[in-house]
Amino acid sequence: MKDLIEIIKNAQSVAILGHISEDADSVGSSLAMRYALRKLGKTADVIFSARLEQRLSFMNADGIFKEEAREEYDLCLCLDCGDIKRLGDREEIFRKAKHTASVDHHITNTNFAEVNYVIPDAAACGEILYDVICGLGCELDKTLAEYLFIAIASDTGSFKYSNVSPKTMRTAAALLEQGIDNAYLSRMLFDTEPEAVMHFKGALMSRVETYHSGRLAMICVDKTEFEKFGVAEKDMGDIVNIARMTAGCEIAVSVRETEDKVKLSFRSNGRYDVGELAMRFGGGGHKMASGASSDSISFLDMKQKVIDFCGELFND
Ligand SMILES: [Mn+2]
Repeated sequence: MKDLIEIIKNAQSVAILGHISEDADSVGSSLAMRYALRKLGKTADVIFSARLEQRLSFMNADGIFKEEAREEYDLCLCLDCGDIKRLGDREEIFRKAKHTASVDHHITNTNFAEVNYVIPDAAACGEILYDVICGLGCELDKTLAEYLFIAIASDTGSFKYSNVSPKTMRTAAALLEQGIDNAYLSRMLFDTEPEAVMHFKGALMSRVETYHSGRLAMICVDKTEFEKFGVAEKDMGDIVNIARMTAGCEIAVSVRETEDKVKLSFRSNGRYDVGELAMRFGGGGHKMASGASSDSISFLDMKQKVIDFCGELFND
């Protein structure tokens, strides 16, 4: 961590970039880092790739977009981002920066920055950032604790996934000691949906598909359905978790068709490594949760490919 602390301390202006399709870990981590850096007297911008999903609106995340960014930063700090491709068109900001660093917990991280601080055992990027922020000599306060709690709670499914370690809980305990309203934050993250999303999820639940004796559970949504329910694809949250609830399921997959590509999310119930599976589709992630996307395959072909690849995996 020494190199990371040094490269951050030496920078006056910092661009903070999370991965595309921003989720609560990347956003929570980014806002925490910006807050800490500003507290240390630095100039820091969080630069989002697109509008955030509606579910995260309670965070009042006031990041900027690429067009509003500076011409050049002393440091570009990438958070929760395993691959340079996951910066999207903000890669330009990364390339122009004098120095680059990355803090991440994806085991598939490609070490694309100058300084890479990657801890695959960490449940969330926010869990690593807690140590980094302390290492920078920045004192924890309630606002910082809220951002980090959102980051960690989201990537652990409210502290119920297998990635939760004693360290995760100790970090969460330190955050709660700052007096944050963890029940409110958890409700906003996990138990609150717009009515249109409720109806859409109900429909999806009624048509989960299973293959290979129920070991693969799948939810497939083509682009016409998002229009039909009046919900944007990004506002649906992790619908793959609906499939994952099916008894007997080893691997859950969602196949979603958007305007320009087909997106996949994978979840494992423990036995199979879906990080490796996602890499076969050009994606990546963790053992238990991963994703991929393609703009060169049709929705139905992608669905068949998922069924075939999972079949191979189960037969090995
Ligand atoms: Mn994460």
